[in-house]
Amino acid sequence: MTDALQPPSLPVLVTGAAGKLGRDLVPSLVAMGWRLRLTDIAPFPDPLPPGCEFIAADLNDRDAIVNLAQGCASIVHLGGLVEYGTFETVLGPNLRGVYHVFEAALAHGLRVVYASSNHVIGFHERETVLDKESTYRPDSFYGLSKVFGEMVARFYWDRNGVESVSLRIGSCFPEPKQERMLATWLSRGDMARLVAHSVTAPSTGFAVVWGASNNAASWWRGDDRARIGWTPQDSADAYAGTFPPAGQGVADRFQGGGFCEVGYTRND
Ligand code: NAI
Ligand code: 15L
Repeated sequence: MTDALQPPSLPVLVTGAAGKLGRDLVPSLVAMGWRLRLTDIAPFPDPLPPGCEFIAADLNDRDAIVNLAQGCASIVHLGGLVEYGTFETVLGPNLRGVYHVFEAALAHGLRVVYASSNHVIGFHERETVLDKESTYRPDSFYGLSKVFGEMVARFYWDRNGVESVSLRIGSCFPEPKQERMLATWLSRGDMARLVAHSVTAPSTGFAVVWGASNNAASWWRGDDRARIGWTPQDSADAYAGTFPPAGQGVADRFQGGGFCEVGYTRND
């Protein structure tokens, strides 16, 4: 079910549109009557839905990203490297990329809806219930790059009044795929509604929202969802008992799951 929200009067720029979330989000937003300007370094693999245009660009290219945002209502920033990464591999697409997106937002007076990640807090243990003010504990170079992105959002709000909503997405897949996702799963429908509310909310300031469905097993509580008027409608609870239970390993101990195992050399 989609929420009845007034479509923005101008197209919305979507970076990373050719990726997994982009390809799912685009038809959902089009079905709400939105016009979209899609961009990615890779070609958009599907037929372009009505009201959409696609312009290829590299997030490393500041001028291209600033120019793309001209005439748009806001920017939904999904693009970037999505794996554990190294400093060098996240540097361009994620660090420079998010900087260029906020430069574009500043240049054109736009809000940014930023696809952050649960990996900004991945090294918190599963027993710890978090709110949006909990300490960053990134679990990967990817998570570190998302901390940087959230801090860029904070900086452009404090310095320039650029509004943003950082979505700390858990695991956004068609269905939960493992026991951890009973806590972290975000349905694709809840994701589309989360983006739609983030774009259309009257004002957001600097906002942070946990991107998870209404999951009883969740570790995440307080955030700014009331400010954007979003409530998740779906839940992973129906999948409880369908996966092997958590074990004793690093991936089962920490909220970031498998990302926490990579390069982990501690003995405790
Ligand atoms: P994806 O890897 O399928 O999509 C990312 C897109 O960014 C790709 O189409 C890729 O071509 C594009 N991209 C990479 N480098 C680029 C560059 N230099 N210039 C322009 N475009 C570039 O990832 P997915 O799953 O669609 O995720 C979308 C966003 O949501 C990402 O920012 C990711 O970090 C975030 N996220 C996703 C989660 C999930 O469960 N899928 C969970 C948490 C966060
Ligand atoms: C993410 O940030 C990744 O983009 C996605 O591929 C999953 O690994 C997800 O987090 C997760 O934590 O399940």
